[in-house]
Amino acid sequence: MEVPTTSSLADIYPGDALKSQTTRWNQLLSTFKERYGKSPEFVSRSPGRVNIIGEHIDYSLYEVIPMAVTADVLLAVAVHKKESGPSTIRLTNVHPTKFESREFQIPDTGDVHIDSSTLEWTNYFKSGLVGATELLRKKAKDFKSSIGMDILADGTVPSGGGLSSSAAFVCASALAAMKANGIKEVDKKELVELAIVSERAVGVFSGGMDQSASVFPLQGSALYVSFVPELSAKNIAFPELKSPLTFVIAQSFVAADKHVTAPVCYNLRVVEVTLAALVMAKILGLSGLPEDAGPLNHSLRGFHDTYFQEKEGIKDNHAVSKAEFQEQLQSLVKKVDDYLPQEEGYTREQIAEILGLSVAELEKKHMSKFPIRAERFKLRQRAMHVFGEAIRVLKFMDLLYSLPPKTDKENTELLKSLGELLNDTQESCRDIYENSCPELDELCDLARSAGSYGSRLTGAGWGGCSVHLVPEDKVESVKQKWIHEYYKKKFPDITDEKLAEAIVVSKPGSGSSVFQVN
Ligand code: NG1
Ligand code: MG
Repeated sequence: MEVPTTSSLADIYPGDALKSQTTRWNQLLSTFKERYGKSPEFVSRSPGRVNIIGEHIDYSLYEVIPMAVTADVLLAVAVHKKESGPSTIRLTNVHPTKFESREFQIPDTGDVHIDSSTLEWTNYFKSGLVGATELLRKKAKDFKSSIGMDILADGTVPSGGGLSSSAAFVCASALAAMKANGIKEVDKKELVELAIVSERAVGVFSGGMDQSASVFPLQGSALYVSFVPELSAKNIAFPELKSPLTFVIAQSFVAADKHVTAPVCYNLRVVEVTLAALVMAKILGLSGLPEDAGPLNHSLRGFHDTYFQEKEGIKDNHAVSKAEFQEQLQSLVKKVDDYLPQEEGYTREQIAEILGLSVAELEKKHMSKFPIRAERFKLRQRAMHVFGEAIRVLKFMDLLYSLPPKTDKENTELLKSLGELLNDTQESCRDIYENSCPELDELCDLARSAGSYGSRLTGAGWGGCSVHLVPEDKVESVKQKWIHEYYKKKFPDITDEKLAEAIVVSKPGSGSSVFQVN
């Protein structure tokens, strides 16, 4: 499917957001004119996302259910004339004091350098550009380097806020670069795949959920994303319920900056689940693990499929029924319990010994792509979370596709069951994946006490955002509870504007698009 091109904002935003968005877009276009003395040719747009369920399992290649939100990244672009010599990229932001203007040249070779050791907003643009350049080279052998561009960026996805501003920025950038270089129809899947790889260039072992959720969604649908046998996404419309599904998103305002925390948080988890897969495969006597599309080329999903192939003769595990797959996952939880008993974690020496490697070899092979810091690796807990969460995603899908409830009571029961799954995710994140934080736990507890059916962190965690399934008639009381017992207590000077940013009731929004200016 192609990324849609439109010149109507009504195709992009739901009716209730249209008015404020129109004002914002008009401002974007006029600021562009002021800064560059001409109009942009197009605007590339990609939204942030909230993950409904399936946390920290995308890089283990298990299915996840995110949805796009209205907040997004806009890049207004004017393309330079093709000239000989290096081309220039000029980048400015509608908030120039927060994000300083930059200019850089693309060398004739086309290879743009990214210094991922610094936190620099334009790195995300560069990584999208590099990804797009690689794809363009694959498509046309004589393509070397991107054309120059003048760009004005406007992002409303809070950075470090758990709604995936980074993926939105990378996807919008790659899309802009493809459009600027003459690709008329950008394939959504190609865009997602290149954005996943691009974001790794900025120093994070990214899964693939955020980029999928930024590009694929259709207005009004959540997304069921699968990573095997290949990346695919299915738009799932929420069931029409008398008392509908309402998701409320609340910021903790604890900034979780992956560039600072990755070595002891995100990237460490990626390493831990990879090691869990390798160790389980070894202990259970598998012949080895296939190279797969996981960030470290080995994943728990790869272990899972190989196990059932070698031990139970199931040739194509992707073809088994969802019910059978769920049973397999249950049996793997049991296996983790039996074969990875060490609650206190495993040392490098222990892991190396199981894998038949020296510690130096272990570090070189599995811990050197990005820096990590840890004495012990909690393989048991991390694997338990991943298999448990993969089960919850399947259960969530089953419930969404169950018969529409006939009575109010059944409707409430359905919402409660969905909510319980979210609550179980939070417990698992807090206790065994250890990616929550006291503030997120508090937001969840407060919401539940005011009527939320299910509350949990969303995205990477360690700060950032939370998501809550709240019956419509309780949304207001949940909000008030947070305002008085969280926001005003923690930030006594908080403005109304900031509060409005903190709590968002979101409908599923639409994915990436290109807006043609005239
Ligand atoms: P955040 O940090 O919220 O963008 C990250 C990963 C996802 C996924 C979630 C946890 C990136 C770009 N995103 O999301 O792929 O693993 O954490 O479910 O690294
Ligand atoms: Mg991110």
